[in-house]
Amino acid sequence: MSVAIIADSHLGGPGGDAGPLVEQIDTLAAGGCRRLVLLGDIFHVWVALRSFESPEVARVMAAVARARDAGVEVEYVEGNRDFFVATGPYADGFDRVVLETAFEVGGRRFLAVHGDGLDDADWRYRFWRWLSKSWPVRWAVRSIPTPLAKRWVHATEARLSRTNFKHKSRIPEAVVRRYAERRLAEGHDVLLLGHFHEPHRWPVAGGEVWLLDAWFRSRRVEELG
Ligand SMILES: [Mn+2]
Repeated sequence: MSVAIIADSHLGGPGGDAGPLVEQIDTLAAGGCRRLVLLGDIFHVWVALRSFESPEVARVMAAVARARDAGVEVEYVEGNRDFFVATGPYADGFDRVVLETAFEVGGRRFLAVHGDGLDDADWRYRFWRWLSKSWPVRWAVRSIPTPLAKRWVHATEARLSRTNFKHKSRIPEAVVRRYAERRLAEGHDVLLLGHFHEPHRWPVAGGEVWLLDAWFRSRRVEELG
């Protein structure tokens, strides 16, 4: 079984419009792919409510539907720029919306996680992640007038970019390593992470950690098997 993974395409932001990604998704089934993992931050910011639907969201969801019709299982792993995907109206468009997924290819056991919030000690970030995805915030986003909500999302995006895009150049290797070793010990051989936007592979105790290149940088679809 071949598995394709796409991480951090940031469509509508540095990833541009949906065309090239849609073309890639459309060729997966014919190429023998049976499972597609969208590893988070596929859109620059995805508030997964119909009133926030961008042209990129509409086109990618249509491509996902075509892939599923052609026999590809499609999973969405939530990233730090994805809000309410699991609980909102797009969830049914995927086979699963999850925080992580595990699969086996060629006898290797993979665990795929977006990659933010790996540091247990970073309580401020973890609190922000929890709060930003919680039901009171979802309720507020739905209840206030859409233009106001969009402005608020825009401000949040600017904040995310400050905390999250600019410091990307230094990958917190010790944090990634500690997290990887703990998770691999649960019975996986390779930990796959997006989020850091740069490709790297490190051996760690119990296996390997692979950081995937951001699609918006390389347009790379990682294919396993
Ligand atoms: Mn991310």
